[in-house]
Amino acid sequence: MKLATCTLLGVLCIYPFTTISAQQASASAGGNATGSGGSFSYTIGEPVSSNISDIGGIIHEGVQQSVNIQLLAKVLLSGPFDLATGWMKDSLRSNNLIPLTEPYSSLPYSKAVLTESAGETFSNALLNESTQNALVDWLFIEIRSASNPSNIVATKRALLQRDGDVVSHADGVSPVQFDRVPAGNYYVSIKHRNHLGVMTATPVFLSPTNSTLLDFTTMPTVYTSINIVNTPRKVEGGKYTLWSGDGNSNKNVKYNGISNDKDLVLTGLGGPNFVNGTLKMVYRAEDLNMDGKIRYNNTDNDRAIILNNVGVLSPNTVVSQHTPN
Ligand SMILES: [Ca+2]
Ligand SMILES: [Ca+2]
Ligand SMILES: [Ca+2]
Repeated sequence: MKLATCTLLGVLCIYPFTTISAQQASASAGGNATGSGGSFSYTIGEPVSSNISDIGGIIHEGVQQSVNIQLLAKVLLSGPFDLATGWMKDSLRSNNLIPLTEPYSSLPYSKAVLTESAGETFSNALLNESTQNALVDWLFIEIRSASNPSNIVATKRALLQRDGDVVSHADGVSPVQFDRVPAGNYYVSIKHRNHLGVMTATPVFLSPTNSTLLDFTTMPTVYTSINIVNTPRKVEGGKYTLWSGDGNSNKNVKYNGISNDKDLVLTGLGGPNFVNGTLKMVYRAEDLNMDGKIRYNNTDNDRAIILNNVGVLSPNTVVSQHTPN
């Protein structure tokens, strides 16, 4: 056995060598290997940067390529959208109601956590920003397969500014980084707690240095399902916004009938006895206009958000999300 010659190099010998002739192994995929002699990381499909050889074997060492992509995107939520400014209102921030830890990976949302661990947080100091870059809320972002847009390959939680910029939790201004996702073409899906999600119409190229802005507030087409008749986004003040009113997160905005969002608002308020009441200072899915209050009747109530989106004259209409799953 000639194992000792390899362990002296601080690298792993995959095969025990029974002869003195040189050995060579080609990996079919990148990864990490460990053993009693040490460990090494390896990649494939890249130029060899150095060779390590010894009487017992040979290793061709490639460049360890960083695997990440970044996303620059813009999106507006219709719930807090303010026609007067063209920005979203930031009542959740100004009332100190946005949780410092992302809400999506836990109840009641429990959204998929892929490629990176969840639980992103942001610094309390970011709440002092009160300009167009002030924080509105957390978003949930999915990177999906170019060959099958139903296949989610990575998820990440990020922050939304008043002017629609989708930014990293790390500093509240930078593009969103996805670790362990190689550069390539992907569908990009953006979702929010009580709004219908939106996705690019086609795959887009994302890389570590990608600087193309995906502006969902102006791009003329987004992903559509042939089974859904409503438009995938709402139009307000010449901008596209996401439909608000999905308080129960079942991918549609519904005023009447089974699993409607209107009843959820009333239940959240405490039931029919509280129909004219107000639940204040909350961070809840039933708060459809995101003003920090749950109201069923009277000024700025959340029920009206649902009714206006399905149509005051067509309360049985259902507005559905086009993005699959
Ligand atoms: Ca901004
Ligand atoms: Ca719903
Ligand atoms: Ca509200």
